[in-house]
Amino acid sequence: MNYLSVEEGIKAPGLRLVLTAGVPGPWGEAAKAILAFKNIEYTPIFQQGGGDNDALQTWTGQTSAPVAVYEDFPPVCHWFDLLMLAERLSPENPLVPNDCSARIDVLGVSALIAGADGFGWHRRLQILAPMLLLDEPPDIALRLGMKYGWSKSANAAAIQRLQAISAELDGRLLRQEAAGSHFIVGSTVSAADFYWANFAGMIKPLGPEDNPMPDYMRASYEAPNDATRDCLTPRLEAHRDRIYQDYITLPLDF
Ligand SMILES: N[C@@H](CCC(=O)N[C@@H](CS)C(=O)NCC(=O)O)C(=O)O
Repeated sequence: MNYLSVEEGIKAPGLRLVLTAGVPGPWGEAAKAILAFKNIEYTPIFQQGGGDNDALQTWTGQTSAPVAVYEDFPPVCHWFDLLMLAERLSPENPLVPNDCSARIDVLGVSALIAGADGFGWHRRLQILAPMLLLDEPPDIALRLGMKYGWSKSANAAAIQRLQAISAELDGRLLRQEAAGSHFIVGSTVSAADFYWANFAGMIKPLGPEDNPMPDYMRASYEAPNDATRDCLTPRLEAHRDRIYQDYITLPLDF
């Protein structure tokens, strides 16, 4: 994928999407998959994972990715705002239902996966642990740990949250299957399916032919123990694979 710098991106027209360059960050990959499903074009802009990203801070008021900036609208840095922007730009391919009950389910499940204190958040605490438990942790890990709430106690508690969220998602899929649906909510694909497909890779990434991620990242994303690995139940893994097969272009391009 070709990225413009932030300086170039500020001057570019249309939709700009700031992404962590060279790696398949789950938040960024989910945003890309959602925009692609909706046929929304964007210009990729470079963010350095864990870096200073000073120009990005000046432009968007924060340093993480993804960020979507549409024309002169304010930058959106949060998965929910990004999803809502995508819905507004392409209402004809909805990923959030209009029906209020179904909408609560899709947005609630998506928050459990992608939101603060969600699946990606807690798995990230575990991924940072080997570096932050070193006598002299690297600067990049210290910066990410500070930013995303790492502590020894938060890391120790992460597995319980991962297990609870996994059980909730697995149970939903089981009930959905009994009702004749392969989707997490309702009878059509939704944002919740897209988030799960992209975040499941934090336990078991797709193989190198579909996801040519750097070796260091693959090693840190693969589950470190049985308890974490078991959070990707066979049903949740099959669902991930089905969503990639039917809705997301492979191999991933980052
Ligand atoms: N604020 C985003 C989450 C974004 C996020 O957590 N991004 C991480 C992905 S690991 C990131 O950019 N990390 C690298 C960094 O902060 O430099 C949302 O709620 O959607």
